[in-house]
Amino acid sequence: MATTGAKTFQNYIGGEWVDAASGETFESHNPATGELIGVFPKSSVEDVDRAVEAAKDAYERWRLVPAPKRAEILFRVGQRFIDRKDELTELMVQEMGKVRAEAGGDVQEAIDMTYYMAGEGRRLFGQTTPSEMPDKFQMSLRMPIGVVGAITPWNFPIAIPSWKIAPALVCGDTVVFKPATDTPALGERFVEIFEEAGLPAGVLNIVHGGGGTVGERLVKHPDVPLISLTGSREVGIKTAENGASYLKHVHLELGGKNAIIVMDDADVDLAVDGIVWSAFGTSGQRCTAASRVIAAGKVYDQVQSKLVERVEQLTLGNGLDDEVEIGPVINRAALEKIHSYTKIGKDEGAKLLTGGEIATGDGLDKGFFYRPTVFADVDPGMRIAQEEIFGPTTAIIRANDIDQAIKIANGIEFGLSSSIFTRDVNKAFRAIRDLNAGITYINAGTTGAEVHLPFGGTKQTGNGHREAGQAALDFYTEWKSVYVDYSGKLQRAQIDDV
Ligand code: UN1
Repeated sequence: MATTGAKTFQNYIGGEWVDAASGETFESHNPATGELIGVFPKSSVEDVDRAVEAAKDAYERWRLVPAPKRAEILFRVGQRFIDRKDELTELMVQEMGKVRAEAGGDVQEAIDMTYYMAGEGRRLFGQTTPSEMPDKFQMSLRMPIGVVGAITPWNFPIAIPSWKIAPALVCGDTVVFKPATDTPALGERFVEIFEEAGLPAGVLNIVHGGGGTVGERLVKHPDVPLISLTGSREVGIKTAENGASYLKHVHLELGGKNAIIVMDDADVDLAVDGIVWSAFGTSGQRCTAASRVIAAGKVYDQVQSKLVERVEQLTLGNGLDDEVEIGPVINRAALEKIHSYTKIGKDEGAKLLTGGEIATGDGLDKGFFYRPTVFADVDPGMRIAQEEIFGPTTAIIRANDIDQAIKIANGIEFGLSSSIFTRDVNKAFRAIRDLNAGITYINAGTTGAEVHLPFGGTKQTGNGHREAGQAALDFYTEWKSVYVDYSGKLQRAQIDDV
């Protein structure tokens, strides 16, 4: 088994820690310092196929393990996440870059999800209903489906795997897990915990490597009926297309361009707190990040000035330092993409209020740091107000009233999270009804989803599925309807008696 100190990691297939068949490797580095985190197997189709075979084989036994027994293992996993929270938190700061408090929150989300789904082991409720005929009983049951391909992003490297893997396992499915190539060490630690908790061999496998090889093979493999992907819209579309050839169940959790609306009657200080946290927490690298602020006319100037004042006080640096509020972004490509949007915003005529540059000096040169960036006078149609930047950049847009604010908020191709700050209950309920998004917050920013409510978005944020909460069970199981006729004679449904 790989250990924390070791710099070389392996795949976990059928209960064995193994190298990639090709022997090829790739590296993971600390985005704040450039330090090497570890060397990982660069897997190919052959490795994926072995993992799928192991998962398929294990499925035939795992599906027959009583759900409360499957759940006992999840309870043990939850306890291990608690025991190892500090260690996982520290590794997350090092490998992914988010600051310590947020990394701890990411691990906490996995603890919460694991316990929540473990509780399902004694529920997984179906329905019983009366029959239209005498002496007949009927019920619906949740049935497991088979092997899940879980393809996860780097921004919540422990939480998001738990959103997919905990429900899959309690439902009786088995899993081949491909973590992001930017956070493979965390993916591996995650799997190790399941091994320690006594999960049988083959039930959870990890295959490291790129989306174009490992991910694509999982999506195209005929023996993987379920694919759950959190990633970009582009990869989501390709995943749906590739999965279509086997009519796979494909769950997609894609982009966001989430807005916080601040109405004239809002508590502006509270709203600014919400904006700072939602736009710049995790360096803006959340699907739920507030990359737009829609401020009503009367508070528009106040929101700008208060926000800029707060943003300019944020401390950038290595998240292991407790003073630091904003860590690095994940890699050079992300840094360049974020910076290119600053140029796009300026070229489009938006007013850059603060930030807009790669941060250097004070030990920041070795990492990928971007100054928190605020644009104002943004037109809702501008690219910086339409496209997902996935970095510490937000765009302030003016609205005259609630109707216009909601229209602007909805005027994007995504529909993940949304928020309104108002003291007017009527406006709050209008927003709940009319904001076209999977999540709406009242008097809170756009981030902070809890594990026992459905998580996901409308429009091109996904394809209608939800993860977390009870909704997750609908993806990881299929309904079976059962009719038991104990009348001793042939009773024919829907046939008129003559
Ligand atoms: C994501 O960015 O994909 O609600 C997930 C939140 C977190 C999860 C974000 N609990 O912001």
